Amino acid sequence: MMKSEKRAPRAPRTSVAKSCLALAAFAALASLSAPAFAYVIFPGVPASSVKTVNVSTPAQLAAAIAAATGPTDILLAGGNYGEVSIKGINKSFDIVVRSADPNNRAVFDELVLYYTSRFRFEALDFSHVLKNGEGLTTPGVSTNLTDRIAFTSCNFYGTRDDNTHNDGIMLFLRKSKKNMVFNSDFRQSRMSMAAQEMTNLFVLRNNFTETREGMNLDGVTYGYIERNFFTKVIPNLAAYDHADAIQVYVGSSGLGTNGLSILANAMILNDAQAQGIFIQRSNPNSIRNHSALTIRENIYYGSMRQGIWVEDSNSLTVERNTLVGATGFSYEPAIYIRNVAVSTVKWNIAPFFLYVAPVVPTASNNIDLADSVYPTGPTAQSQFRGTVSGVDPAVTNFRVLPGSEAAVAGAGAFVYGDIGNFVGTRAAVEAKFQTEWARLLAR
Ligand SMILES: [Ca+2]
Ligand SMILES: [Ca+2]
Repeated sequence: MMKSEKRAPRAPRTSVAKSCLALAAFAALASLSAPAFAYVIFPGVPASSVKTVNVSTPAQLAAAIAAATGPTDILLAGGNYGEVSIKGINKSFDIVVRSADPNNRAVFDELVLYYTSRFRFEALDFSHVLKNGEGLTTPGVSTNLTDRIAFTSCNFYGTRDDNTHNDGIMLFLRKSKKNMVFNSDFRQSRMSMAAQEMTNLFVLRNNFTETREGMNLDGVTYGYIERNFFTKVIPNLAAYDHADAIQVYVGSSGLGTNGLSILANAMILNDAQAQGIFIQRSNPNSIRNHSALTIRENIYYGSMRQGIWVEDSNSLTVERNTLVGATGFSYEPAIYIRNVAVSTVKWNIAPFFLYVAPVVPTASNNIDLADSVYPTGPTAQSQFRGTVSGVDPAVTNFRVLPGSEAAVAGAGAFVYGDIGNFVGTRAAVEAKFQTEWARLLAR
């Protein structure tokens, strides 16, 4: 037994009996120390059954995908792979495509996934430079008719020239199931992310910056938008942009959004006139109303009335959010609710709570801050531990001050310390991803 325990668990499987032995050895090792560090999407796959393939050209990448007959970990040498398409690949196991060295990444100019399932893209760069004839809505990475696709620790960026007026959409997810975007970074775009007609969409712990629009969600059936960090959402006002960090609407999907949770996102938007969470139907058909929306533990620091703005929904919960007007504000932010049948609004902090008749939410324990119209109520600064004014206040500054009115009411976002890109060792990031992926697969 000792001999088995010392064997690396990567030995190729040669017989059923040996495979069982390797599994037993793997279990024994796991009980002795931390589990093996494996870049394989689904938990429970022994490292011994994963084939590792090293590639350095687009042709080798395509060949490795086509040849895969079991769980495969494809390691890409650093360098540019151009425009990559993966179409009609639906195998009974997962394939990981990742940079062999996260510090010397493989770069794709474009990635198209069509009628494809069970891929994970890890530590890749997607450099989306618009070509002649491509408009600002051209996506760099797109999924269409896909299932079980994950992007983890990837960078999505346009031309990095401090100008977001020459960039397209970084990621467009469409008509797909179980897509996850985790611990990734979006920079320089017309729009960071668009999702249309999606089921089970998980967008977790990403950074969004230098963008004219954060994310647009159209027809999402069940999803989590959680612990993302938004800053420098900057509209092109000359082009009549209405910038939002997170927008939900009814677009060409023709569908309302049902069962979406927007949790613990931080929107530090003092740079420009950018709205926080903006939800409308944008469609005259009331059958398309949204339903079962949960907006909890988010922070908005900005200069627009539309801090959390929800219309045209059947059911809505708004709890423990913190909204503060940025220094030099145009408008102080509101929690605004119109045309929502059933709503609950509890434990929030905001300068304005605006309910358009006949909306009467079940409301309690909210802190209505003093504002420029109604100076009654506590000032924002009196409610928080840190400075909540000026340029780019730290997220942790928004923790509620003990003894304040908000503390007494139990109001305000908890403010997790790890909003945005995950901070930790690669093993810690991987462990977190595995937990979240299991949560998605359980749907
Ligand atoms: Ca640019
Ligand atoms: Ca007020």
